[in-house]
Amino acid sequence: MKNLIDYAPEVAEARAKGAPIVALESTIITHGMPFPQNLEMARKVEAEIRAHGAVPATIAVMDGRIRIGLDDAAMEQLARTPQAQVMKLSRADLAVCVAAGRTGATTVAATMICAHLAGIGVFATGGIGGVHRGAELSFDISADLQELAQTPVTVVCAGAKAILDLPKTLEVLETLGVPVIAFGQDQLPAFWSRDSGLKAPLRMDDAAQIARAAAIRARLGLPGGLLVANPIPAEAEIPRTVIGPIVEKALADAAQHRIAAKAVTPYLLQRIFELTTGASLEANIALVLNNARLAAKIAVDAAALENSV
Ligand code: PSU
Ligand code: MN
Repeated sequence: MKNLIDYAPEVAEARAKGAPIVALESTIITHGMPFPQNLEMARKVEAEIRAHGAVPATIAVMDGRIRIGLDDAAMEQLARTPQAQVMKLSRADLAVCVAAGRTGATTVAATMICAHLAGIGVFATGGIGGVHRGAELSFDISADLQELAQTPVTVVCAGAKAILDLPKTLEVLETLGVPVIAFGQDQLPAFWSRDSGLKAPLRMDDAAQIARAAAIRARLGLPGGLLVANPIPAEAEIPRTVIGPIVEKALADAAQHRIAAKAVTPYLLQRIFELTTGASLEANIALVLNNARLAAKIAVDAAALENSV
């Protein structure tokens, strides 16, 4: 069988040199934000990573090829494609999409798989999937959690969204042996808000130390990644008291319309965007940029560590 992966020239060069690379997901582009803000966000995030000394690699499957790093034309094509026409790829879907020659956007789980195949150890996103509210009845638990347990990639997010059941999400991550590290504070951040009201299991204040922790996990033979929860910048946050009732309303609407399975997260994000008249989207973009910055620093420190041994 032929090789399945295409590298952008910039990413291929960085790989050859051992230069720092940050992976980025594409579901946030196709299913997480509306056009054209999704495209603007994707471009800005890449620029932010370059400005902090690393090479961005946005990951997607296009016409059956796994692409590690997208050029601007591919990025725009993906950003303009309606949700219904692009597969939302998790671990279960990746091989089918490639075999069928189709186009798909990678979630956190699928992006981790592809990043690891490409030798990329750091990945920036907005929020991860988790245990949905009512999971005791729906069994809706994102495959992102299992992936963090088995694939050695450091994922920088802004915590998990309040659309999820955060205490249950933390419990599952603990069971799976995934380190959940709040960056620079004790509290677990909650995506649009800096504080979820829950204490994070772990805290770190320094990018270099996070890079060391990832390297030490590998040395210890522990599979799986690290989850870094980076609070949204204070000036961009929507306080919990404000976003809380909006989330409740969006969840009620989802239940009323019997939204299920893969459609749940995109539906809720879109509904919250409508209910906040766009404020949630602005916050979402600010936190992704903030995560890109931290991920770039971790990748720079990780590359320095690797090149020193
Ligand atoms: N968080 C966001 N925007 C997104 C997602 C998460 O702010 O678009 C996407 C990610 O790709 C994540 C996926 O991996 O939703 C989780 O989907 P599910 O809950 O169906 O596993
Ligand atoms: Mn789900």
